[in-house]
Amino acid sequence: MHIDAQPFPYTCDLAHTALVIIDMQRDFIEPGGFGETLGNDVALLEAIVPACQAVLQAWRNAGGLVVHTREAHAADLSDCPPSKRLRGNPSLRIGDMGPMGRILVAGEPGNQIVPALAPVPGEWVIDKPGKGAFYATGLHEKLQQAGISHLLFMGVTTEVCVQTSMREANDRGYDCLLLEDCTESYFPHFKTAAVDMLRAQGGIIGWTGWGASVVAALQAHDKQNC
Ligand code: TIU
Repeated sequence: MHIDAQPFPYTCDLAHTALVIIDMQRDFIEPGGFGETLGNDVALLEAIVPACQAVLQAWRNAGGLVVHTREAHAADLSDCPPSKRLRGNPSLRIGDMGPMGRILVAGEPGNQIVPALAPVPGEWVIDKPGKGAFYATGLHEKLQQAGISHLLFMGVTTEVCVQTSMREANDRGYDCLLLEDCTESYFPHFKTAAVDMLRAQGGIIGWTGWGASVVAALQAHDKQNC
């Protein structure tokens, strides 16, 4: 499968590629969650949900592996270092009770993935205590067992959890493609900078592309295989 991308076309095959959706949780996308307690305007992030949905639907239809991540801590916060909980001056800290339950705690309403992108049976859901999807999750080992070598990234926020996860993946030998219209930041200039730096220097961390290009590549792939 060839996907139009920068700095040059991205090639992958469905059987060895996973769609990784980073932290599309109510805690980041809806008012009253972690993102808002940090002082952010969360409205920007909701706008990418339809673009993510279109890629997710096409990927599901093609039978590709889907990995959802959630930034989530245990109820006793044993996996939340004090440096993370005590950083800055948020209106509510991780573990505090907010309008959508306890902030960034697994199982709470605010910690769920937004309904439009909710996982379906068979899809992987990885809870992660850090920004990166590979830290303390076992994700690399699971992907290796599944024979995955290529990762397509969507989700939030571009320069925090998405960029960290893509850098971790690149160092572990995965070829990574970030979908620009399927990722967002609370700070538009940070998104622009992150996208630019990831694909600079001949794709030093990976490729960047657009959701529609993935959908088009899947359609072409479908035609070849029927
Ligand atoms: N604050 C911010 O931009 N992001 C996070 O805290 N987590 C994720 O990016 N998921």
